[in-house]
Amino acid sequence: MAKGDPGVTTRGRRAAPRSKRAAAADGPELVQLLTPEGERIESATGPDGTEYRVDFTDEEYRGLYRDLVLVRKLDAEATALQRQGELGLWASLLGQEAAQVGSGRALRTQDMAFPTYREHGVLYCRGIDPIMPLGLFRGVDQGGWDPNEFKFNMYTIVIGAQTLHATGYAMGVTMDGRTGTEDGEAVIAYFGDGATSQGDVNEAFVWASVFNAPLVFFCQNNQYAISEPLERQTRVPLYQRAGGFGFPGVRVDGNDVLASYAVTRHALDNARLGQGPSLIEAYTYRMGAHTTSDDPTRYRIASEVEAWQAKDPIARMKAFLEKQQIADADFFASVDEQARTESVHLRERVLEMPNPEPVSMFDHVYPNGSPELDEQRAQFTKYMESFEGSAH
Ligand SMILES: Cc1ncc(C[n+]2csc(CCOP(=O)(O)OP(=O)(O)O)c2C)c(N)n1
Ligand SMILES: [Mg+2]
Repeated sequence: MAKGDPGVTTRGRRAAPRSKRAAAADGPELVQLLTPEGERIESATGPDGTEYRVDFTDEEYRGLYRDLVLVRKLDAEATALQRQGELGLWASLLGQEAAQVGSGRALRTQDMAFPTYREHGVLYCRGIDPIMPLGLFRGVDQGGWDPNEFKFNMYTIVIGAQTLHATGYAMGVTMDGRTGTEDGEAVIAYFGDGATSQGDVNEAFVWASVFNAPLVFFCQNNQYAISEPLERQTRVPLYQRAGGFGFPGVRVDGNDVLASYAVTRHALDNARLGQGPSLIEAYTYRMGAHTTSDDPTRYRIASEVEAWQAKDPIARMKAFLEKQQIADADFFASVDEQARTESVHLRERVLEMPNPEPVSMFDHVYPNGSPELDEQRAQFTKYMESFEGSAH
C-alpha cells in the first residue's frame, strides 16, 4: 500500500480547518468527508442542498481501510502477473480504490451493479472471488461468476454499453414492482469520463430519466480515456450534464471512501424509493496506466501524478485512523499481512488455472447454439485434428 506522511500539506491546499463546502480547489461542489490529510469533515452539502454524513463504528472504519488495502494489493498482484506473462492484459484500478469500495459497500444486498472492466474493487465488495476476473484476463474463461447470484453483471469492455443494459434492467425492476419501498431494488451503472462522450451513455440518460428508472449512474472521472484528457470530453463538470437530462447530479471526492459511500447510499436509496435516476461523478485519478498495454509517460507529466499521489485514498484513511486512535500499529501490520497472504494465494491459483480445450470457445456464444456456430465448431475441430501426431 502507499505510504504517505499523514501530516503532509499538499500544494495549493489548506491543512485545516475545512468548511462544509470544502475543497473548492478540487472543483465546484465537491462532496468531501475526509481530507487528503486525514481530517474528518462532519458533513458536506451537495449542489441540491442534500447534506451528506456517515456514522460508522470504529470496526466499520477499520473494515473500509482493510477493503482498500486488500483491493490495492490484489490489483498490484494482477499487474505483476501480467508483466510475467501470466495474464494477457490487466486494467488496474490503482488510485480508484475509494470510489469503488465506497460505492461498492453502499450497495445493499438486493441491488444490482453493472461494471466496466476496471471495477475489481466493487467486485470484491460484492463477495466475488477475486480470481474471477483474472480468468477473463488470462483468456481461459469468460469471467466465471454468476451475475444473478452476486448481483454483479459481467465485465463490459464495450465502452458505455453497460449503461444501456443497466437502464433496461432498472426499467424492468420498476415494471416488476420492486421499487417504492425501503427494501426495494436499486441499480448502479459504472462508467468512465471518456464513456460520457458515447451515444450509449447519453441514450441511457434519456431513457432512465423519462422512465424514472431506479438507477444510479456512477462515473469514475479518472481524468483520462486512455490518452485523452478530460478536457477533450467536456467543457462543463460532468456531474452538471445530469441537469440537461432532468435528474440530479453530484460530484464527490472519489479518493474519499467515506464521501463515496455517503453519496452513493443516498442516491441508491432515493432510486429504490422510486425517485428516479441520478448521476454521481467520482472525481479521482488513474494513478497507473490505462492498461498494461499503455505507457502513460507518453501523454502526461510526472508532476501531475505526484500531485494526485498526495491525495491518495488509502494514505488519508490511514492518517484518519491513526489520528483518531481507531487503529494501532498491530492492526495495520495485520492488514498488510492479510493482503500479502491473499495475494500469494491469488498468484498460486492463477498459475494452476487449467487451459480450456480450444474448441470450448464455441460453447457459450449462444444459449441454444446456431447452425452457423455448429459449422464453425466442426471446421475448427477438423483443423485442430490436423495437428494430431505432429510435433506442433
Ligand atoms: C465502443 C468502444 N470504443 C472504443 C473502445 C476502446 N477503449 C477501451 S478503453 C477506452 C477509454 C475509456 O475511457 P473511460 O471511459 O474514461 O474509462 P477508463 O478506462 O478511464 O476507466 C477506449 C476508447 C472500446 N472498448 N469500446
Ligand atoms: Mg477515464
